[in-house]
Amino acid sequence: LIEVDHLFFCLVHSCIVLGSAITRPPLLFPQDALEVLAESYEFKEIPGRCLAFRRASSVLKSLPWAVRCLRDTEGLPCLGEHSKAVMEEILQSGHSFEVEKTLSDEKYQTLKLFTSVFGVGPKTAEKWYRGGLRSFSDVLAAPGIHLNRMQQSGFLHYGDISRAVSKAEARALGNLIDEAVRAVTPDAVLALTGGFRRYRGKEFGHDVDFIVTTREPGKEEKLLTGIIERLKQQGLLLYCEYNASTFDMVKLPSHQFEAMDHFAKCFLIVRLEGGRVEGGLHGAEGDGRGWRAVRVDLVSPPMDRYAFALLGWTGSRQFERDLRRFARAERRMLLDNHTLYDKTKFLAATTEKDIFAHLGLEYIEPWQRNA
Ligand code: 8DG
Ligand code: MN
Ligand code: MN
Repeated sequence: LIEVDHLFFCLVHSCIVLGSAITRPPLLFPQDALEVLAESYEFKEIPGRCLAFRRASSVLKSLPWAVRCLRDTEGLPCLGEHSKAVMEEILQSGHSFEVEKTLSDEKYQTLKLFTSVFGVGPKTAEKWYRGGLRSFSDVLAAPGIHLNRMQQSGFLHYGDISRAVSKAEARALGNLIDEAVRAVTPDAVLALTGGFRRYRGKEFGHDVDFIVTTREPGKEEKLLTGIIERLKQQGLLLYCEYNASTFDMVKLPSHQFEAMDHFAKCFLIVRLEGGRVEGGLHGAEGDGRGWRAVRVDLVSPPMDRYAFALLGWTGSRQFERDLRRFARAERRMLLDNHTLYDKTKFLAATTEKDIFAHLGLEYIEPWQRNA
């Protein structure tokens, strides 16, 4: 269990972070307003409405121009009456009654706070809220609350992992993982994926995602455990959850949208030393520690599924959802992180370009997949 003074240290941290998260400046962008509504319906477990607002928000994010009046959005898909009404209010007055009411709602604020902890999802947050808990100190002091290992680490490193990761830090982590991978096997393939592969303008992410595999079939699982072992030996591993592969080569992809896939993967918290980062650590200079904790995800598909995993892990989540829906509805094909099927025929791919070609789509660059 976590030492008590450690917990209080991170509590102090989290209150500072929290304060700034809740007293936001007035919302100016309709896409952010719609995202708030999506989130509140996610907390209320009304997935249909959540998805509708998320789609509307994505459509606005994907526009190359800023929306100035409702007429600018004529003919755009996925904008329902409700979304349009919120947009109109914001465009006219700079405010939305519904969004502001949501933001100041105690339950919304509390669930937002609880789910900001690594390892705490909407279900746990809801349970804590129903139990009368409203703050981190309530949770940590409550008798009978069992925090799993992931949540314990989430509280322990809350200050660091809720602070954005800079591009320079992502690069430094890339070098660190690369070193570890090479030490395990020289023929490994390592690629940056997730948000840092998509961003062009945007400089920050919430974690750093990598795909790692090897050309030697069947060796990819040992690769992950090898990397984990090495980081541990170097004293750089602050938390590790390792999921062995449950990937079944012959299974058809699921019709349901599944965010999780069956490849071997691990969710880590890694210690990043300041000296490795060009220009220093982002936002951590003040406390003089010289290191910060960073969330890192590694996924390890077999080489012949590399392109599917890369496409799936590059995101965004909304983009993946739409691409799968397109495959299903327009092409009668099934796409997921593992595979692409036309009826019962597997369509092989060595690059993302192959997959887009199978789908009869022009290649979409990672930076075009942000919405
Ligand atoms: P961010 O970290 O900068 O906030 O953005 P992101 O990189 O797009 O988000 P992410 O939460 O790190 O997820 C990256 C992609 O990985 C996203 O498109 C969803 C995808 N993904 C899967 N399977 C899994 C999984 O099992 N766990 C997680 N955490 N992400 C997964 O396809
Ligand atoms: Mn990410
Ligand atoms: Mn991730």
